[in-house]
Amino acid sequence: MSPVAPHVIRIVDSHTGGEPTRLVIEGGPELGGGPLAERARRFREEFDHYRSAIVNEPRGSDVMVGALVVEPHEPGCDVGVIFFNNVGVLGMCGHGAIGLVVSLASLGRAKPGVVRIDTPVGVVAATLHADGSVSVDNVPSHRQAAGAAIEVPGIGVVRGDVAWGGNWFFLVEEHGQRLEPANVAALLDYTSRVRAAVNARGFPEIDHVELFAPSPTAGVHSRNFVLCPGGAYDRSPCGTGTSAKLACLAAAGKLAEGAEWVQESIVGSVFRGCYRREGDQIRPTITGTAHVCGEGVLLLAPSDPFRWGIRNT
Ligand code: PYC
Repeated sequence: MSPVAPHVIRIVDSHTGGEPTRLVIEGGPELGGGPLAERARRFREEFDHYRSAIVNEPRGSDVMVGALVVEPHEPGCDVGVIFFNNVGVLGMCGHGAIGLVVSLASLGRAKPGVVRIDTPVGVVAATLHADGSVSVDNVPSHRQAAGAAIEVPGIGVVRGDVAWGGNWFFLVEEHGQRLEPANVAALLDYTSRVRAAVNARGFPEIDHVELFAPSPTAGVHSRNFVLCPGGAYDRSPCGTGTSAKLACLAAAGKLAEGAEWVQESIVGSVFRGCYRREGDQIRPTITGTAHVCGEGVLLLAPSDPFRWGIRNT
């Protein structure tokens, strides 16, 4: 008896400042048409096994972010994308948008210039520069609350801002933590406790917690540590997190429109950010680089008990 053929998913892997993006270019779930937010809901509700197969172990890891390429809905867009991770679907993803553009270019599907991307939380325009770097004009971003004091069990009062940058963030300046790679376990524990306490206080569902410290590198304004929704930390400076940071700096009058903010990640990779005002929000632009680091197919054999990944939700 011949074995049943595996389901084949074609992928391109890249990393943006160390944070991986797995682009799905064939073999993903058929989500139909309509606005991207509707298709993201369909992905979440009906095809979560695909999400898990693509990014979870044994084919992926907790750090992996997936990017499902789909037909755009919004007029004038070149491509649509739904980002997802080890626990669910993301609104936007800055490092992922940079990875998307660089991967599309490696396939001959994008040229230097502007690529308009339809996402579940709005249209973003990415510019692929001649030197290979990518600038993402992210979705409008804003600070929702400033200096919220949160009682965190086992830690005490932690003060932070709540901001939207394409995902929801709680941003903390004063935390007493060492933002060093060797201290990641303690940082994960600290930020996970903070997130649980912030959400218990009834803020909009906070996906990410972001800590800041001065950078030892000349010309870099700040280093961050970003806890992601599924308990991993962002190896890049986080595009949506840097957007949320810019929204807070703008709201506090600490960064002028058009001025550059250089944000470093915990592993030393860098995004450059700036913003322009749009009504009572800001439009952040985040610039970074990505590298294609793999191309291939995922095989989901019916006989494989873990063809849909090791589910952690
Ligand atoms: O770059 O926006 C980002 C991001 C979100 C989660 C991981 N990276």
